[in-house]
Amino acid sequence: PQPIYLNDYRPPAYRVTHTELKFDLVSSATRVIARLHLERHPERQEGELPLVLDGEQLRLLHIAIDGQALEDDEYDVNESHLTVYRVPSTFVLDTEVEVDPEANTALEGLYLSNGMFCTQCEAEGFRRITFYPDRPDVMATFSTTVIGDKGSLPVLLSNGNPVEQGDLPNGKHFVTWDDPHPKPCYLFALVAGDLQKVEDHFTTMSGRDVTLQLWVEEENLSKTDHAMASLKRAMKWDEETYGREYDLDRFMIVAVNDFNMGAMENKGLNIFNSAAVLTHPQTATDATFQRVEGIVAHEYFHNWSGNRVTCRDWFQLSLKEGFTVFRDQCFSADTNSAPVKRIEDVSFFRTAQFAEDAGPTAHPVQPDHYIEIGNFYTLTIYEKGAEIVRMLRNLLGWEAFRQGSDLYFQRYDGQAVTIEDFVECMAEVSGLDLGQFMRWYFQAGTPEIDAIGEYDYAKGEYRLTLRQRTPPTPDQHEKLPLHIPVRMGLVGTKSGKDLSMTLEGESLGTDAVIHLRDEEQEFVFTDIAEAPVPSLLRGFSAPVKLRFPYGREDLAFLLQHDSDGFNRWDSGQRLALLALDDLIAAHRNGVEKVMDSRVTEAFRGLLTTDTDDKAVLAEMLTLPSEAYIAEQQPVVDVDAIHAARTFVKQALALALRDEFMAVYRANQSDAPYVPEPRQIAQRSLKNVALSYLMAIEDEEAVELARNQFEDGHNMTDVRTALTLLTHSSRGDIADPALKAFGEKWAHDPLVMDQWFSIQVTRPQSDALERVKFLMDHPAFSLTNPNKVRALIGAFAGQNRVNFHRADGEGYRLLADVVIELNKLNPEIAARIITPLTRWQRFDESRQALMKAELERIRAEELSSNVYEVIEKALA
Ligand code: HT7
Ligand code: ZN
Repeated sequence: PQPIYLNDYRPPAYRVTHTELKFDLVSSATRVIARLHLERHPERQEGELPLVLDGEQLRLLHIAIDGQALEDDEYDVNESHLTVYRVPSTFVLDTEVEVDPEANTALEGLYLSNGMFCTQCEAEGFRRITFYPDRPDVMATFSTTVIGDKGSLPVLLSNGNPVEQGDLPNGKHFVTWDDPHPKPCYLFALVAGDLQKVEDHFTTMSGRDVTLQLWVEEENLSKTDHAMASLKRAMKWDEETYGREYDLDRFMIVAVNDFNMGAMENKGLNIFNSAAVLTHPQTATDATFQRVEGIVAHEYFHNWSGNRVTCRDWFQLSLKEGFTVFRDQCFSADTNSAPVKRIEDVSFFRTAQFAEDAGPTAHPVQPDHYIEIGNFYTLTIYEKGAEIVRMLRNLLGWEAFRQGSDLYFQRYDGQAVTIEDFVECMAEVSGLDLGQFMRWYFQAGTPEIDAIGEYDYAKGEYRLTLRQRTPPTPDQHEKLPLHIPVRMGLVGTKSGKDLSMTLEGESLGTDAVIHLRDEEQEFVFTDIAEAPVPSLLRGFSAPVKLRFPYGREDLAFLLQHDSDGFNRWDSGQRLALLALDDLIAAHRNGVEKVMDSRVTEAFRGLLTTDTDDKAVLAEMLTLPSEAYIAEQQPVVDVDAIHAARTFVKQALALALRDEFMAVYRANQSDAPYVPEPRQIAQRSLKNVALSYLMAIEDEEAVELARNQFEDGHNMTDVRTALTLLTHSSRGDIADPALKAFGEKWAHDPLVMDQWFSIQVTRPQSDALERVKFLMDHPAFSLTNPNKVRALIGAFAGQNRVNFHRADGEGYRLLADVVIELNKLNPEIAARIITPLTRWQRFDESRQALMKAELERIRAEELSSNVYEVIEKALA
């Protein structure tokens, strides 16, 4: 496979103005008849270029131009393209092809899921449906007729509005759909199956009625309320916050069981992984309820940021994804607890995106080349892209940012544009020079800031020096300084209050943004009346690693006094990390572990101080994850990290048992389950307390967990209790509980996913054997991505001690799965392999074992997806 380069971008030689499609759906031999209305680009000369269309795994049955069938020597078809040598400047191309949805396990193009036909066209799936210029800068109106068996496929859906329907001979029927909005083919969708709908309505800000439909299999009808309510909230929020109104008469969501990602924003017909849309208090946790709300909103927001204004080419993917993630993050923050949303997002970002940025697949938010675009739906494109948009919002302020967004949507409506076009709108409305800022898009890697500060009593000055550096990444050895907004305050050590800051004679108030542009910059704050502790990078104002030589007392002080909730939480994390560092060293050196009393006292303070914000308190009581701790270590020692973290949990639980018990009891409730912020906060606090109590497994704690499981009040509580029991040494209670749970929910694939994950993430040494055993369970299937993620993904990604077993069996298991999946579903294979690609982070022996498995995979006949990842990992 050859790389594709951004620099090689050329506008399309031919554009499609209108696309007519007719599908005759048959499981193993679907006919697709396409009529494309084409015209040559005005700047291209007649005869200059042949017409070249993308097409893969298609059997061409017929081809004609302007009604005239083509002779064999007038065109050529190979495994990826159809070439017609000479075409007029404006013409109609007719093709008929046959495809095999039943054999399509890659889940790209047209495929079958539980007897339901559905499509996934982003990024390059449409070329598996018909011959087409499969690129986002070709935007056409679509008219689609779907024909299917009336008995087995009573529902036939596509984008836009239904304009005609009727019966056909042989028990078939048809529906024709018209989508008046020009769109790239990656937004095309078709669904056909035995589905039921839940319907609702939304009145838009201009008074139009929109019909909202959620299509699911009959047994899931009771799981749609939350998604529907979330959709209405998202529609309202986008009107109020961004002035964006929906633009068709109906908006449909369909739930399918086999889906590579979370969901897809096809115009007017979003297709969702059932895991990302279905909820019920008995089957979904609070986290799932919140995730569903976020994903429903995300896909809906794409209607403007992605569909009305789309990407010129796939190098611009973050144009729609970064902006839309930022929009969905703000929506969730407005709808739930804003500080907790930020803490959760940043914690995930610093663990997973930082690791990606430091690994062999690191790439810029606007990459300049790729082999397989399917590999670029990454945390860097999505989450780092969103952090960049957030920095823009912070640099401009909300008012100007909103003006920039209005200008962008108005100027580029119906067009396919670039990241530069977006940023230019922001620069234009604000008058800011964003030239240096653009480097955030072009440079891969996580910038590191080393900060030092010095207080001069005599002068009343605080001198802060910031030095930035971005480490080299594959393909990018030289890095230039970035424009980094650092939000900060100076907290007085006597008063415990934010001090007023004056910088170069300008009064900044008590909370301000300073701009780091050079490699090294000094900021001298004057009139500082008392010695301060700096609170830096408030709210995680830039996606960087910030080092400051905080003492433990400083961190305990900030944990108590920082006016920025995010930094209060972060100080607690830093304090815990310092203690964990010592314990990791102690474990490695075989010396006795001693708990840092400052951490214990900080936790005691948290547990005994009254707070309104239980959600934030639950976050503050949560120790950094093993994955995040690993991120801080030069060489990852999974066993020492696990031992140290377990020790801290147990030490805290022993010292503060009564306090945790009091918190648990105070937050128990029999109120009917509602997924609203106050209840969610209470449940998370209660369950964090239970997790500490279960760390020492005393009889009372085990009884609490057992009762919580048996009460079966809601899935959040049941899952927590079952997880704690399964991850404890109390097999006598856990085993029957797991059995009962597995039997009770055998009919529900989404709950069975949870049952798989709970078991394979247990720290006990039998976890790997359980994975192997469960791979033979009737509910497991290698062709269903949710199952692969629940069993293999959870084991390799979350069970660090067992995946990194010293005998290399964890690596071998993952490689075996990747080899199988490479043939079945290359996109999932290339994702699931990630933990093996991080081999540089481990000791020599593990490095050798991991590399050997990567080499074993390399020896196979590889898909372009897996090939690209393996080549980078072994480079
Ligand atoms: N824009 C969607 C991306 C997506 C996707 C990409 C590759 C393969 C399968 C896929 N399913 C969905 C989802 C989103 O970001 O909203
Ligand atoms: Zn998206």
